[in-house]
Amino acid sequence: MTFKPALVIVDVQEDFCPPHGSLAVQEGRDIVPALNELLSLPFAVKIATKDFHPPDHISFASNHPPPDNKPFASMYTITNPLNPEETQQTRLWPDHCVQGTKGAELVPELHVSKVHHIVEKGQDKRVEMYSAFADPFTNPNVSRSKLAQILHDEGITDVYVAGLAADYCVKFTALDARKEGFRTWVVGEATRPVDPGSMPEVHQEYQKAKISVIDKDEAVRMV
Ligand code: VGL
Ligand code: ZN
Repeated sequence: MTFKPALVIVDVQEDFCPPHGSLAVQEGRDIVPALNELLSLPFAVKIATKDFHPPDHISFASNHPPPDNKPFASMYTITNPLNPEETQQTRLWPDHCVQGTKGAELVPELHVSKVHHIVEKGQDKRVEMYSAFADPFTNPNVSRSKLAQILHDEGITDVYVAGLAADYCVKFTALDARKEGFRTWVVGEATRPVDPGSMPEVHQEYQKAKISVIDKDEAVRMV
């Protein structure tokens, strides 16, 4: 059986990390040593993604009128700009990962010199884009990154996903990797969630999608 693995490190950016990130995930920075160990393995392709929003992005609570614009607490209905019949309920966030700001930078501790491609996502202000592959609309899709193209062009068979946040961008990236036909592995100890309480449900979604959660040493043995 052919085995050509890729590593996808999701959104390990200043705004998702303590102490200064606007959307800091608890212990977000603590996963960097594990990520650097993964980066030292012979993955055929190593990719880092960046959440990369314009200042007027639809997911920022600050871009909506009160009272339903509370970061973390408010939900908002996004309509597919290409099809008014398709809608998505989504969560509003503090401003984060704005293009050109310090918060959008990958954390300096990450060994970025070992990364082959940096994939930016979330640039279209009209849609949320947790997955590093595409926005959640399907009828039609609004915004796609170059991630699927890179992985298919390289003949990748297996995608290993890690990074931030476990319950948002890591989850949706892993689910889309499966949909793209790759065997998909999430390196659990190299992720951290926004809401720890949501993780049992995330693991159920993985099970249903035939995605395996492994620890770093298992990835070391496989790759
Ligand atoms: C993310 C919330 C908003 C993530 C991105 O990278 O998980 N979460 N934008
Ligand atoms: Zn975002």
